[in-house]
Amino acid sequence: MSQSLAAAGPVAELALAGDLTRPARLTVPDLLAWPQREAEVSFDCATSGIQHHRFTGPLLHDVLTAAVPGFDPARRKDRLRFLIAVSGSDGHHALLSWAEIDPDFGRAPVLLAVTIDETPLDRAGPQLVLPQDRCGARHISGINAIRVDGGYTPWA
Ligand SMILES: Nc1nc2c(c(=O)[nH]1)N[C@H]1C(S)=C(S)[C@@H](COP(=O)(O)O)O[C@H]1N2
Ligand SMILES: [Mo]
Repeated sequence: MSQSLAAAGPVAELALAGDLTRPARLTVPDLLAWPQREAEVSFDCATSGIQHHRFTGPLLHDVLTAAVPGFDPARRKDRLRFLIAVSGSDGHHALLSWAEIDPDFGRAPVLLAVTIDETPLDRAGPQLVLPQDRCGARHISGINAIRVDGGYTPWA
């Protein structure tokens, strides 16, 4: 490990957990194993106004599919009960539906960014990027956990 990496502390880890056949702990460098996308986004923040950033990283859908969610991939309807909870290390979190990012349904090109404005996020942890969002609030930075949950039942 280089002097600068050691001085800046450990590399952040992201836990993929929940209804997954292959749960995993991934670092930002691990996320380079998937095809990389890029997104130029502008979003509005209630407190700091309009922000512009360029992000790169894999699709959230690709990373979660590799962890093998517990639905029947051949039955599209079986995916509709799945939720994705994304949490930052400061406790900021948001829920997405699986269908929102599924290529057969909402097709949102949501990224797990590994760089912001050409700067690697190795120590900060990955950032959620939702190019379709007008508001910045779901662009969760420093992601340390993503939980996939297929157990949602409306009347329970
Ligand atoms: N971990 C974490 N991510 C977060 C937040 C937060 O409080 N914690 N705030 C969100 C909000 S409200 C906005 S507008 C953007 C701010 O992005 P910026 O820092 O580039 O302005 O980050 C989002 N991501
Ligand atoms: Mo914000």
